[in-house]
This record gives sequence, structure tokens and C-alpha cells, in this order.
Amino acid sequence: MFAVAQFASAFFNSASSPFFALGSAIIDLTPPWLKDFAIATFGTNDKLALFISIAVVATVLSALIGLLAKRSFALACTAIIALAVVMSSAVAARASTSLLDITPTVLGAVAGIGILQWLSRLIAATTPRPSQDADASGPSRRTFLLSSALTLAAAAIATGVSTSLAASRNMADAARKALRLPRPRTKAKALPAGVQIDDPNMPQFITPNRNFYRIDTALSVPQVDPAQWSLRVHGMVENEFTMTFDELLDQELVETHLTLTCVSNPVGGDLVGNAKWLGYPLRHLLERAIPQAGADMVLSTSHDGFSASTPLEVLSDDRMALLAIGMNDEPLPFEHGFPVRMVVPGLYGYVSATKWVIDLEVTRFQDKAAYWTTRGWSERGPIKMSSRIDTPRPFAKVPAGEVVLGGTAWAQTRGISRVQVQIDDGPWEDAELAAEASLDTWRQWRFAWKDAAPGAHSATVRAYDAQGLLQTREKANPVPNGASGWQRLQFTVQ
Ligand SMILES: Nc1nc2c(c(=O)[nH]1)N[C@H]1C(S)=C(S)[C@@H](COP(=O)(O)O)O[C@H]1N2
Ligand SMILES: [Mo]
Repeated sequence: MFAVAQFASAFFNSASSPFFALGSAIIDLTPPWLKDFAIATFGTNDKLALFISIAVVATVLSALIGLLAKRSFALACTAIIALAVVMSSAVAARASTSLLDITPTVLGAVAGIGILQWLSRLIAATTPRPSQDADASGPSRRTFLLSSALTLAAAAIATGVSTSLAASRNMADAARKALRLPRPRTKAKALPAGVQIDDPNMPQFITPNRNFYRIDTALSVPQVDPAQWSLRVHGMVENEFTMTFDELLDQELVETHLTLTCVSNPVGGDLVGNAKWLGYPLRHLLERAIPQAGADMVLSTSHDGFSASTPLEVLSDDRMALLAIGMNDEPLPFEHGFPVRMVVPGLYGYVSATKWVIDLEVTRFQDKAAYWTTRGWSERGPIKMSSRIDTPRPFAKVPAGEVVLGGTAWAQTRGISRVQVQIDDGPWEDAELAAEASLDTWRQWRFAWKDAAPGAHSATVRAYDAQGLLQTREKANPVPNGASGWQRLQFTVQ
């Protein structure tokens, strides 16, 4: 049943898969502590974990329905129909689906009843009569088990095939491959020499797209065809308008280096990445819309129904808040928002970096709430200054002599002026800073501990912004507006 529905969904909207819809409904209903737990435990594999759980539940449910059918076929059919109703509601509730998209689920239910009937007949035919000896029932029971196993295998294969079929059928993929990014009117400032600390254990200053962290609520990555894409700008504005992708390509685009950070990033975590973005300044878009007095927020909504609340002033001041189409000289990867997303210096992604963005509503914080705000996170999310130790890794064993520590620090829009390291409970000492690319990007640091004595040690790091403000020592969890505190890690000198 599940497999047929999944298979059939390949021919419909990708959001018509009951698997994806159920998973998405679960994600939307997840309380913030559980979301945080899932990210902390499974990292960016949280979606895989959810999928495996759904598959296990589906298998168990199928077995239960099978058992039910032995007692009453009608009751089992009712259970299948009930399941189909739940799954159809999940599909219909998605932002990007229409009523037609419940067809795969209905087909799945019909197939489920068919298979159940077939297996029940098999069972009826193989149930040994009391007079038969045990031996005679052996092969037929085997037939039944074999048929069930075959059904399960067919289900798994159909699911796999349909997923790749859906990928090859999509226009968005072809459009992305054919897209040639326009030249920017303003190129990114060249990176100064020495932004990268020369050490194989240090992260790359520019995060390659394939390594860039991915966080979103989308179980199946939205495949938006740029020919179908448009951005609606409306709400408290004098001049509502809609912009197509071709119109966007014709604007004066700019390039900028910017470090994105996730609010769920724990102290010392890696939900942070730095890229060169190509896009159209949101400031100019809003100048064209002319916001009305009293408006203080822009609610951006994605193709799949996610939303973020960004202060209007942040999108109107001279920071480089972009409607981005390019990432590191490539069209945005699908996972990172193709064809268009937002990136805003200084704000966590959940209140600013809407991927697959299709709608901007100028409004007020008191009138509208964004996706995560309604789930217990703050309505505003400025990035907290942070510093991290990238090398050595926690609990690493390093040779005695000179131990080189290295890491990254960020305070987007403010810049990092100083990083200090403390070994054990010793004095705070200044680390060497790598060159600064911009106030909006992270900055690398390095500290050579000259004569490291063998034994167990700890290292702690803290940063200062360009105004000389010290990173807060106060420990905070990611919920509701970002983690804080100084990272301290243990390592052993041998
Ligand atoms: N459509 C959509 N956009 C989204 C999200 C989402 O769930 N859906 N998550 C946001 C969050 S929480 C973060 S941290 C950034 C991450 O962007 P990335 O996946 O490109 O790193 O995307 C933001 N944009
Ligand atoms: Mo995030």
C-alpha cells in the first residue's frame, strides 16, 4: 500500500507522497525541544532517522493489519481506509499540494486491499486441515511467507525506483543545469591573502557547496522550476508587485561573502558555513514596494510553507541582505533554495534565510508570526558572537612539544577584533588572527602553545567584537534564541 502510493506519487507533485507528507506533518508538529534533540542526536541526518522510523512504523502497521485480516477481512479493510484518510489529510494539508495529489494515497489504499485479499486467499489455501500432518503444511506455509517477503521487497524497490524517477522527471533540474548566472554589477571584494590559516585541520574559509550545512523542514527537497517561479511582494506597501525569475536576472546583481549560522548550533558546533552569494539587494526590492508607516516586519514564505519574520529595518539598512540566486559561482543547489532564497547578514537562518522563497509580506510583528515563532522560538534572532576550536578535536591525543590550536570566530555585521585562549586554568592569551574578509564573515585564529607538557589538558576560547565587547560567558541552550558560552574542550598531550 505504502509502496504503491509512493510509486504513484512520482507522477504527481513531489509533495503528494504520503510518506513525505506524513513526515512533514510530524516535523511541523514537533515541539522545539524535540527538534533540538533530533538535530543534536542525528545532526543533519535527522531526516534520515525520521524516514527510517516511518518505514518501521509502516511495516509494523502492515503486519498488524495482516493479523487483523485473519480475524476479520472487513475490519482490516476499514483499518486500511482509516490509514488512507490520515495520510490523505497529511498530503492535503501541505502548502504545495492540491486535492488531486491525494490520488497516490487512494491508489495505495486500493492496492493495499488487493494485496491483503491475495495474501488472505493464500493463507486460507495453506492452512492445514486438522487431519493433515505437520510436514504437509511446510511448503505451503513457506509459500505464504515467501509471498509476504516478496511484497515487502517489492514495496522497498518501488519506493526506491519512484524516488529516482521523480528526480529525473523534473523540469527544475534541467533548468538549473541550463542556467548561466548573470555577471554581477558589483563584484565581491577580493579576499585578502591570509584569510585561511594554513593547517589541514582547519575548515576552508569558503565552505564548498557540497559541505555546506543544511537545515530545513523540507523532507523532499522542493524542485521549483524557475519558469514557474515568481515572487509576490505585498502587504503594507504602496506598490504591490510580482517579480518573475527573468526579471530578477535583469536586475543589478551584487556579490558578497557572508557567513550563515543556524540558531540550533550548539557552542562549538558546525551548523555554520561561509559562501559567496550572488543576488539582488532586498533593500532595492523594498524601495520599489514602498513600505507604509507602522510596518516593522517582512514575513517571507517558501514554496513549501515555511516562513520567517525579519525586521523591516534590517532589510532596509545598508547591510547586504540579498535575494540570492547564486552560491559560490553556481546556481543555488536545490538543498540550499534553488531558484531563489534570502540571506541576511547578522540574523540566524530561521528568521531570515528563507529558501525557495516565493512571497514577501510587509507587515507587523504584532500581526503575524513565523513558522518557528509559533513553535516556541523567539520572533527575532540576531546572531550571538561565537568562537570555536577546530583543532585539536575534543579528546584528541597530540604529540608533546609545540601544540597548535586553531579555530573560527564570528560576529556578523560587527566583526571580530580579538580571540583569546586559555590553557587549563592559566592566563588568557591572545591568539593570532587571520586576515579579515569582511564584518559579515567568520575569522580564523591560531594559537601555538609552545611547550605543552604531557598529560590531560583543557583549552577554552573566547572572542571580542570590533567594538571590544567580550563574548558572553553565560551558558544558554539553543532554544529560544541561540546558544552562548565559551567553548572548552579536553585533549591529551602524549
Ligand atoms: N524554506 C525553508 N527555508 C529555510 C528553512 C526551512 O526550514 N525552510 N530553514 C532555515 C534555517 S533554520 C536555516 S539555519 C537556514 C539554513 O540554510 P542552509 O540549509 O542553506 O544552510 O535556512 C533557513 N531557511
Ligand atoms: Mo536554523
